[in-house]
Amino acid sequence: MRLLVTGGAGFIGANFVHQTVAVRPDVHVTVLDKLTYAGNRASLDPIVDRIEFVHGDIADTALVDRLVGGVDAVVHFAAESHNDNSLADPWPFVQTNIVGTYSLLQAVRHHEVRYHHISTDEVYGDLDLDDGRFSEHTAYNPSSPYSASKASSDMLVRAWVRSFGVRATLSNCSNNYGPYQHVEKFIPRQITNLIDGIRPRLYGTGHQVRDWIHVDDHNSAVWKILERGRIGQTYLIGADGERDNKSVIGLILESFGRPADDYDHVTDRPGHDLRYAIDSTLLRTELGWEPKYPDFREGLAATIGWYRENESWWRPQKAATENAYSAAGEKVL
Ligand code: NAD
Ligand code: TDX
Repeated sequence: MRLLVTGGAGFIGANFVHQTVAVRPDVHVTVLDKLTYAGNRASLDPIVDRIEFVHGDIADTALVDRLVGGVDAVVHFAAESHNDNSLADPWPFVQTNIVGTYSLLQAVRHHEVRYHHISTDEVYGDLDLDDGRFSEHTAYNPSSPYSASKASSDMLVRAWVRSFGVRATLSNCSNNYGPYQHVEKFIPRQITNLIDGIRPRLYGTGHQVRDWIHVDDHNSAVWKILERGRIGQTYLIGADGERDNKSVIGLILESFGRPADDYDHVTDRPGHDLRYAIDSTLLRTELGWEPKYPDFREGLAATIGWYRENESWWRPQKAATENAYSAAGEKVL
């Protein structure tokens, strides 16, 4: 099988390529990545000889058409992915997440290539603390420019399935954690702050809940859906990992031997979603998927270990990321 992986130099895409090379040596992987601030070729260094890397933009229709013409399937991870950035400047989110997805859909339509679309639970908006969980039937209600752009891209995929017969599946996953995640994101930011002797930074009250899943579990689900998912179907991916932000910071502090309240409150995110939670029954019952890393504490400890051991990977981004947060007006309260 020949597979095109967009965004393969980003967090989840790079882990997907690592997993694919390790467990499916019969698959030939081509990565297409623009190498934005979030893309890092070093994430693919250990397997660089086993894949093909193309530096380019998913919105480049001629390039995308040529690459899609040479593969059997596309898995589309590439995106602008950070909510805070989408509040500071929404345009790249519209361009990459919407126009870029359009470009891929036209190419898979033209070449009749199988397509899997990676999306997020944030398209459903947020839940109250005592609500149930998101399912495949929950109505779309995105809050931020990021989640609205992802919701838009999902809608394009559904329309291309129905109107043009494109053989696509979709998945909407909860918050991922693990190796190779950019230091702008919540968990790596706090780990690397602590390595640098800076107190962790909690937005608002910290009562917001995220449903954490190890990135390898997300990616094993993507493979199940790519191989056995029903065309046109959306699958929700989650590992029953609900935790509030304050308790996640508490666990990280504990592993650094610091008191659970040794953090700073900083300016809250405008429009901050309160809670995400996934009901992954369909994925589990129909495709037989199970997470391999159901214990968040263990997965988090391994992730902290990875950041401690791989400072050369994250160090080049750290200062610029913290400067960007300050420039955006983040203040210790
Ligand atoms: P990331 O920001 O770490 O990586 C995104 C990658 O896409 C980078 O390598 C970047 O260079 C590349 N890219 C950006 N614009 C591009 C363009 N125009 N053309 C080609 N490449 C481009 O993101 P991530 O966290 O790995 O997320 C991957 C996907 O998973 C996204 O679609 C995101 O919406 C989705 N998702 C993420 C999470 C999460 O917790 N991180 C959860 C659910 C879904
Ligand atoms: O320094 C911080 N302090 C803090 O309290 C940061 C960076 C975040 N937070 C909070 C905001 C959120 O409630 O932590 C939570 C997680 O924040 P992010 O890592 O920015 O993730 P989130 O906004 O939940 O979105 C993530 O999950 C869904 C990914 O970035 C998205 O790409 C994915 O779709």
